[in-house]
Amino acid sequence: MTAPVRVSQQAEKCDPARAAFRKDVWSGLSQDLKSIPPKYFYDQHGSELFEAITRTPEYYPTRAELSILNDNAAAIASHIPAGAAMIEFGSGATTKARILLQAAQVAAYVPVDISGAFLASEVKRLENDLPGLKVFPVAADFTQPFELPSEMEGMPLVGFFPGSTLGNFEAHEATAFLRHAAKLLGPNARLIIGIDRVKDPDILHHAYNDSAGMTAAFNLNLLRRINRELDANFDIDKFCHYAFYNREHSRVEMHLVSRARQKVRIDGRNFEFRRGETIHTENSYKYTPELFRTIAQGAGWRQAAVWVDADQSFSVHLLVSEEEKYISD
Ligand code: SAH
Ligand code: AVI
Repeated sequence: MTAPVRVSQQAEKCDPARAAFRKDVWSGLSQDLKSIPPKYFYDQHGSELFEAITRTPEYYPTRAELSILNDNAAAIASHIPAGAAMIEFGSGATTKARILLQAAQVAAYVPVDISGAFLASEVKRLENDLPGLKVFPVAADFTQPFELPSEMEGMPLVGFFPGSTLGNFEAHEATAFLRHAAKLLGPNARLIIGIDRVKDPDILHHAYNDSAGMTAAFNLNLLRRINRELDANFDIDKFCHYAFYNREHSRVEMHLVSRARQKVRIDGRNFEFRRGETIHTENSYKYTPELFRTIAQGAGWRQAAVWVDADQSFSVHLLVSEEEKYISD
């Protein structure tokens, strides 16, 4: 007789995304220092909460980057060849892409995002607002290999990676992503990328501890998602949001702190938490211009231009792919 198979295990055969989510949560919570990768923040509600964060007075990066894109739209667009396809990594609400799509003569826009339902609704809104634009959405994890739609064949490709989402990677992951992007976009590709800069720790602290509690809700939503999608029983009130600037590593860290000693069951497996123990949910690295240029160079990209906001708090970089060796890896 074969061993009984749990219903959830059977379901995962048809749902590899759920299997990967469970594997990452189980393995992250089995470490001495518990952690969960930040890409799991983004279910439908997580994406909506991220948008709410961008509207808080404390979260300066979105406003700073929008001001750079608006003030330099024509100059940035001049590096996007007519008839190119613009591939955006982590497109979210597409607010920033719209500025470039209106300033350049692109033939197609490919928003890539892990938050599938949110992506679909934002694409509908975009098609409604820019009726002539050809949009080819790709719901995918951009840290894993994925295919571009076949319609992109033969078109010059320009990557767009705003929001300083690169800052959510460790240095080796940032290098791997940039190499992978060079390979995906092909010879002579360009990448327009937004990067948050090292600054006054007080500004950073408030940006990740907004007074309306949006960042806290975004962080805690991860536990709600695990409860819903992985048959778990986190008591959300027994965890709290904790974010601080780690000066030594030039990064803002986000954690969920257990308010009590407790046990949580996730898809049939128990995990114990001490009072005060944390789940590390995100790092948001802040770069100096020199460090970013060095990392980009190490991944086969040459910095061709850089635009900065009035407060020098954020920068948008134009990178040009220069090393064939990364393309043929
Ligand atoms: N580009 C937007 C959104 C930034 S928030 C802006 O600048 O405002 C980060 C976005 O990246 C979210 O939409 C999230 O769903 C997406 N994302 C995060 N990790 C991802 C991954 N591994 N693969 C694909 N998309 C990811
Ligand atoms: C998407 N990413 C760059 C954001 C950041 O600032 O690290 C996500 C975020 N986390 C908390 N607030 C916003």
